[in-house]
Amino acid sequence: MYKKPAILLIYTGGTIGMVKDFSTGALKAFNFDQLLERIPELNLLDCSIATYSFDTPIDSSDMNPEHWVSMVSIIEENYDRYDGFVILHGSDTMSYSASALSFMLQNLQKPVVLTGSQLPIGDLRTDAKENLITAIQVATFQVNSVPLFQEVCLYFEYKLYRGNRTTKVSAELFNAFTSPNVPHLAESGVHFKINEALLLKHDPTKKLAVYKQMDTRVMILKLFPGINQSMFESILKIPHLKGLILETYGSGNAPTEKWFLSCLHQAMDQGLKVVNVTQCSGGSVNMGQYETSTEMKEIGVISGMDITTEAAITKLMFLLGQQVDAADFKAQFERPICGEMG
Ligand code: ASN
Repeated sequence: MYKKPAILLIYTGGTIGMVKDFSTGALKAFNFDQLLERIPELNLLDCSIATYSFDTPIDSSDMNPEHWVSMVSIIEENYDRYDGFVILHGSDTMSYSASALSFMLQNLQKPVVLTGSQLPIGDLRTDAKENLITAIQVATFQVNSVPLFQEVCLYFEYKLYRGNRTTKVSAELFNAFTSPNVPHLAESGVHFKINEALLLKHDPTKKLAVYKQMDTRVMILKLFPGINQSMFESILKIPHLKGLILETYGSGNAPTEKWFLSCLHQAMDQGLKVVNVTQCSGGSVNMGQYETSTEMKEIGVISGMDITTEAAITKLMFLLGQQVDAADFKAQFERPICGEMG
């Protein structure tokens, strides 16, 4: 017998549910119940929707790993009761959260779809309604009663993306996200176009595994022409720093100056994990292609390949949190966990 899919809608905050504070003119989060009142169309969807709201909804610029733990815990506690999960989230850090959740929720066999909007739900020209309604619809898709999407996705402006491949590229356009190195998973038009060959599938005999340890003793450093030794050293000497994402040029290139490589080598000898990620919005790190990356390869810098910075920093937090064996760390980082690289 047909059973309507059951969706849990988790509200964390973001512009989607914001209103203007009349005294200051700034946007701030408001009550979730009012959000649902504003979209009566939700009642027309062929699914049942239950809701869960953060006690204090946040602008996603206040997002942190503790919130990620709250999100995965809500999903873990409700996993057997629902067929899919939709997370309403601010767009500013949505790609970080989507990446983090993809590592924290393994063997996922149900969709977790993050969405939000550029304009508040109450705004006449809002993009919130389409994003929310279609994100819920996507989360209900099933084939022979099995969820079609079995991964953490991000839905925004007619496209469904693999969450850990996305990055926010516009503070202005409704089309705010892109997935530079992997095509979108689906597109919503008159019909849905689904890129079936790309979808992740998991072994149905494996149970959901939820990981809640994220090590935040990490840092991102974007190289720029003019960076000097004392700046670089002061980053590497941050007390208790365990991991560094080095945003390099082009295909993973960096200065060949002696101080740069010797500081890096020394920090790595003392246990710092360094990941080479490109500043380019598309393409891959390929250490050894140019002389300017050969030595980094020789000293054992980890290749981020075509990973986004958002996925790289959250993968670093995740692997450090799992206390991966030092000798195995590079190999583990360079191996894809859930479609984030390669
Ligand atoms: N500042 C907002 C947030 O990320 C931006 C948005 O949602 N469009 O929470």
